[in-house]
Amino acid sequence: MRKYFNEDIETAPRNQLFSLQSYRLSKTVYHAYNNVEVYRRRMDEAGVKPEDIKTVNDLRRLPFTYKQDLRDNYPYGMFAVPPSQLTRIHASSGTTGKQTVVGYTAHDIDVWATCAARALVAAGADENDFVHVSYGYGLFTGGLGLHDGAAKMGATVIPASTGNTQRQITMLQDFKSTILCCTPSYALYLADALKQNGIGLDKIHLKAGLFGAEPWTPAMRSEIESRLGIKAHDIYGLSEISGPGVAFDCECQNGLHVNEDHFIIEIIDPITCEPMPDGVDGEVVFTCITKEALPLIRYRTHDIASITHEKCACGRTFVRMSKPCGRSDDMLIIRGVNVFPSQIESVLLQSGYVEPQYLIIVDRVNNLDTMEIQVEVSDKNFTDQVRGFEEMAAKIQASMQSVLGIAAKITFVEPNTIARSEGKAKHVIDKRKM
Ligand code: DLL
Repeated sequence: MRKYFNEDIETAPRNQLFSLQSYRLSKTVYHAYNNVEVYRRRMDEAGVKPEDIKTVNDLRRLPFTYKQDLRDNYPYGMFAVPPSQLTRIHASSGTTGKQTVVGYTAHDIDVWATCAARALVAAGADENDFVHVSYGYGLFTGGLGLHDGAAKMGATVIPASTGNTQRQITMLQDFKSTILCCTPSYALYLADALKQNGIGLDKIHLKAGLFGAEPWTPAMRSEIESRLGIKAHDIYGLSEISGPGVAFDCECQNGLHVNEDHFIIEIIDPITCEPMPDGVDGEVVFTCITKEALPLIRYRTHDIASITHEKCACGRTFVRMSKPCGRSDDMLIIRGVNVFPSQIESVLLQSGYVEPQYLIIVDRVNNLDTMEIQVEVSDKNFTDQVRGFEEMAAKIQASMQSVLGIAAKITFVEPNTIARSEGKAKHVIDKRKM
């Protein structure tokens, strides 16, 4: 069995990594400065020139980049290459209406596939494996990211995509899937479905899984492992940086190795922006150092985690980040889909039926996330005709589905019943235990 996908780099001495990162960082800064107006302006304002950035130690002199920048420059304003060099576009939720669009050159896709291949090999996959990809295919990076990674390391891909659990179960058995890639909550949902269908572990062939796209706990890991009879590995990523495979865990399952030859990680205090020492939680910030199309520099992810430089028993020298345990903004991840309360608010207000008072209640029922949105009907629409309510709910539900990409139950409540807050309005109750 293969232990590493790129042994030389995955186990490189730290000083060698530092030199490689420094060289690539300097090149990226020139590339961004010369080709992206936003970077040129920000760096000029901060009084930093590309030639000032010689090593990783100079990184802190550079300004941060935010999701809002991608939104302000929607869709392609942050791209550093002309359209002719682009190979693919992906997108994820923005804070309101518009999506965050990301782009890749052929080289970027190859780097991303390499990162995902490293994750698969670290989870024990090799060319004999059947990799069952139940992440969504499409603008979401999960499906195609693991797909390309599996192809890159020579395994056979089963591009199952999401949904139709009965069909997934049939495929798992008949196609003899050995590696499962999906969200951790869907893995548990599949385990339930297998049980309900009376299918024992002797009928499936899975040995490992790569789970991510949403936060999950060590307790969920144990449950997935025992109920599916597999080793459950963590895989982390975000579309802006490249997709699944920015970091991955190895056979030690003790933190996620960051693919540091492509991404520099920093952990900062989200308020003071000062660097946090190893082992202390802070906001994760990434700098892409090989990206051609979208070379994000010091990108504020809003994910909360810590890092450690301690040696890992697997032999990899890449730093490890802890399981992301929360966010420094209000983004929710529901069924693997990123949802901002502000998106929900704008759909509600656009409907014209309701007051800007609402409460989002997120729960997990039978291992599937549920979302209920309680809304106050505006006085002018307050009527005791149930049919009127049903019609309004159906219309709002349809708009939610099209904007968020997931279903929400709409419940109307009478005017003035949702608790008002004197300070920051509390719009979300998350009952999931994570
Ligand atoms: O979720 C990419 C991905 C796909 C990762 C499949 C892993 C597997 P986005 O839709 O842009 O990309 O969402 C990124 O999801 O900032 C985290 O908040 C969260 N996230 C991703 N992986 C993990 C994980 C994909 N392993 C956002 N643990 C990130 C906790 C995760 N949170």
